[in-house]
Amino acid sequence: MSTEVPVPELAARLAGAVADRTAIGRLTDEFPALDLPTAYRVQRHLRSSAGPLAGWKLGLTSRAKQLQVDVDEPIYGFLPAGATLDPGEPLDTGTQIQPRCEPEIVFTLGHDLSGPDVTAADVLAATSAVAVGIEVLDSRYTGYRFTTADVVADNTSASRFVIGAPVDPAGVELRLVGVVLEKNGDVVSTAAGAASLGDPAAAVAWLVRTLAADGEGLAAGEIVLSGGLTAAVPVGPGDVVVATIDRLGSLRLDCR
Ligand code: 0L1
Ligand code: MG
Repeated sequence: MSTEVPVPELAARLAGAVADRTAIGRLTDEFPALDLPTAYRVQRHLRSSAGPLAGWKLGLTSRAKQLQVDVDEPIYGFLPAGATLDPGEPLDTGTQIQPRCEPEIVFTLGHDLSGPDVTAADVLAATSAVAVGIEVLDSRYTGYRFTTADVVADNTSASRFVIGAPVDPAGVELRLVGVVLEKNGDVVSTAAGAASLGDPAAAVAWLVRTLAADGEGLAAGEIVLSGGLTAAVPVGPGDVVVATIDRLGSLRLDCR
């Protein structure tokens, strides 16, 4: 843990970038001592003033995502309830800095889950529903240029999210489901569920084990965005994004 990094001040800078809709430079350029544990402290500071939580998100669990932003390890963030978009509700890009959209497999927890040894099978046993989701990312750093510590401090670029209809996970082989991401009627990326750490349930298990190191866990009713399955696509006013995941359905997000 570094004593040189002003955790509350960095959290305030990131919150200020959201409020001003203006990107900032990488925090690690100014504070080289901002390491990963300290970055998660900045993120927890943001979480403490974010209001009720809808759940959690994984970031950079797929090779496509890691290559897009040149960071090569999974990370996690939190999802404020207030960041939810209702299905059919448009994304107001005027509230964003540099929005991008990506398809996600979303888990809903049927009961609490925590501990350092949790497996993918434990995650599936605790899951009441899965769904297709679209995550809207909006990095607070100019041009999505950041280190792992920067993006963790920035709550993994989390901005808004929308979730489709719940589906019973029984009998759905999440590793094998096909994923299609369309923008304005064109297919921009394809993937399979296994793009996320080999198995989306394994990705959620990684999250649970990682949270356990800080004495935290998932609570019944919380959702988990298990990681973008394709590279994220930039969006602006008038764009329409559709994420389709086999067995889970299709979800559309209109941008204005
Ligand atoms: O959800 C994600 O995978 C985002 C992680 C942060 C990197 C990015 O902004 O794409
Ligand atoms: Mg994501």
